[in-house]
Amino acid sequence: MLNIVIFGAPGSGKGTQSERIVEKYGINHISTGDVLRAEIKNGTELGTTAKGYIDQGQLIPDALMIDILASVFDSFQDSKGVIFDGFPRTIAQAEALKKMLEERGQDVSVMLDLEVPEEELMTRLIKRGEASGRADDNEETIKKRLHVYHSQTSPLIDWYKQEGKYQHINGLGSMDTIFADICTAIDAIK
Ligand code: B4P
Repeated sequence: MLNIVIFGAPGSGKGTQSERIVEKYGINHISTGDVLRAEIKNGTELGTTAKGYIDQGQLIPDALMIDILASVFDSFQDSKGVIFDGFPRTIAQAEALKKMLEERGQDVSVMLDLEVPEEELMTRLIKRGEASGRADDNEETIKKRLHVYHSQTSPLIDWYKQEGKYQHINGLGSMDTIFADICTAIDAIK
C-alpha cells in the first residue's frame, strides 16, 4: 500500500499536486478541506460547526477530524493506497493517523513537504479567493491560517523526520517541475 501524506502551508499546492498523484498512481484521495467544504455546502450539522472554524482561519477540533478521516478511509474498497491531503495538521492528528494505519496493518510510506515562501503563498491564495470566492481566502484570514500553520502544523516536520518518513519538495516553480520531483520521491520508496 502506498500511503502518502502531502504536507505544506495553506496554498502550498497540496490539492493541486494530489490530483496529479491520484491520476498517475491510481490511489485514493482524502482531502479533509474538500470533505469539510462539501459538508458546508450540504448544510449538515458538521458543516455548520466546520464553517465557524474555517471562516476564522482556525483548525477544526482534532477529535472531529480524526473520526471523519477514519470513516472516509474505511469507505475505500480494494485500495492501492491513499493520499492524505491536508491531514494531519497537528501532532495529535499525526499520532491518530499512525495508530489508525497500524490497526489496519499499514503505515505512512512517505511525507512530502511542499515548501513555498510566504509571499508566494499569500499571492496564490488571494488569487484563488478572487477566482473561487472561497471565504477563507482573504488577506486577514490567510494571515491567521499562516499563523496557525506555524504554531500548530509545522512541528510535524520534525515529527515525521523522527519517524524517518520526511521528504522535502521545493514547492516553488512550475506545477510540472514540482510534480516531477514528487514522482522521483515516490518512485524511490516504491
Ligand atoms: P485545505 O482545503 O486543505 O486548503 P489549503 O491548505 O488552503 O490549500 P492547498 O495547499 O491544498 O493549496 P492548492 O493546491 O489549492 O484547508 C482549508 C481549511 O480547512 C483549513 O484552513 C482548516 O480550517 C480546515 N481543515 C482542513 N483540514 C483540516 C485538518 N486536518 N484539521 C483541522 N482543520 C482542517 O493551491 C492554492 C492555489 O495555488 C491554487 O489556486 C493553485 O492553482 C495555485 N497553485 C498551486 N501550485 C502552484 C504553483 N506551482 N505555482 C503557482 N500557483 C500554484
